[in-house]
Amino acid sequence: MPEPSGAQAPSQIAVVGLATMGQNLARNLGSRGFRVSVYNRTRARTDQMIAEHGREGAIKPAYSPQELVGQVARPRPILLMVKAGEAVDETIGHLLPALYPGDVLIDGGNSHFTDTVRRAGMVEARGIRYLGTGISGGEEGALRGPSIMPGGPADAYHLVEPILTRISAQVEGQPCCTYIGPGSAGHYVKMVHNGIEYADLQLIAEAYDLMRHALGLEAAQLAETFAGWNAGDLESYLIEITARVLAHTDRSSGQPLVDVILDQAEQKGTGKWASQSALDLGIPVTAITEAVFARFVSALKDDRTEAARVLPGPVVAAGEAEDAGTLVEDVRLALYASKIVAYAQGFEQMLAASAAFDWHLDLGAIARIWRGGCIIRARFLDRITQAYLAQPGLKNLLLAPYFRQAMARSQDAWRRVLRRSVERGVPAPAFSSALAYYDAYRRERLPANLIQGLRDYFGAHGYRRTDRDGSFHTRWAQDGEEVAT
Ligand code: NBP
Repeated sequence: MPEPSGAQAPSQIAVVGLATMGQNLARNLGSRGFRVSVYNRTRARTDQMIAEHGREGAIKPAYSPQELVGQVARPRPILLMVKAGEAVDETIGHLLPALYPGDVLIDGGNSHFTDTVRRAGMVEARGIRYLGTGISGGEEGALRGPSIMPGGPADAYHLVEPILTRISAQVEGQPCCTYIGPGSAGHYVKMVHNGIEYADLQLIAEAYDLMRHALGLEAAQLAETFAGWNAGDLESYLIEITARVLAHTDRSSGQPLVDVILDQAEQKGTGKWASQSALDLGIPVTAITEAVFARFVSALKDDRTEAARVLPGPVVAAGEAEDAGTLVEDVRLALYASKIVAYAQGFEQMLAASAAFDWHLDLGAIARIWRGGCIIRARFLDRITQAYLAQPGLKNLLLAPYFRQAMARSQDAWRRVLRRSVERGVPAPAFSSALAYYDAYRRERLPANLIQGLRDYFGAHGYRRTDRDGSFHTRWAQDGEEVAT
């Protein structure tokens, strides 16, 4: 619990970087009784924050890294909330000379996990402890309680645990913050979280597109549909805000705002990083990667506008009426099934990373701390936690009884939706890649036998057989004989 505050008492923590996240986290800390010092590279931002929010708690401004460090009791926890990338290195460079061994630098931004490894090595050589910490929840989460994913030395985590667990979201009396693991485990898990968020957003967008363009439903009707879905298995923050976004009317045009928002999705890189790391680990995170690719396609607005004029699509017979009620329910089931695949893939990626980097990640605990505060918070995360509690060594969530049953319930609808999307020419890359993954994962025999045969034909790469051990090569274009290699 926080110590009693007093005007001269040293701060218990410092926050560096007072843009959206840093400012709101500092207010969160202050409002929960922690004494916090704040510093920002550009002084005006510090002054503005103090003027607007300085009375929300014991929040003290500092105007240089040295002044900031001098205000905080040792060992000093210093939370960096600056732009990911060079800004983090620069900020560390300015702070380091003033820090003492034992102090704890917490990088709460979306740093790439390999940068975290490098920075931790650099500061730890000087006795400073480094916590690469994922923080999710955006502006609102930072202020009221985010999901926090700290990684690094366990002793450093235990030092700041009372603070981080206090400012995090709480679900059923449990904090949405837990020690993730050593090294860059915290930032890695946050990266996968963001990758799953990419997949979630894309799947929701595909569901909207199918209902909007295969059924011709208007934004207001879709708002009601999503609001209804939020009362069932799909209950989540993203479904809830989808209903709100779809219901919003643009003040200037009088149209649904969503209809006048430009269809180009931007990105800051964490989804791409998640895919890149999955490729390195050999884990097929197809839903996340399709979501990243879909944003790339969306960015090609000029090309698409030109292509729309010349590339033909399917001819849809006039009067071919859709059974709206059935399709909407099918889309709901397809969305749920695809979402399960996206999470199964993301958790499989974390399992692989845990083994590769020796992190001993507790996947059930990770699902638990994502239940509140973060952007992908959802009812079904409870199911994931329960699945790992029941089977700690679970390889793939699809194999857990609850998810197996959910797939069994949804798969026919999922296939109907994709048939419709193909017939109508409405792209659904994440829905369809998720189904392709599901069908491939449940297939005992895939056509990789032919790939191996072809590789052996043109490159003498060899193959293994189903009926005996060893590696073989066939002299395909010569005498056709098979030789052991
Ligand atoms: P931004 O990512 O927009 O970064 C702005 C902050 O970085 C300002 O305080 C700015 O100081 C500082 N900064 C920059 Br830019 N270059 C600097 C440098 N060379 N040295 C020192 N400070 C520098 O802020 P944010 O949106 O609050 O995000 C902070 C971190 O949290 C990022 O890593 C972000 O990816 C992550 N995150 C953001 C969200 C979100 O919803 N926004 C959610 C979850 C995680 P200045 O005022 O002097 O320019």
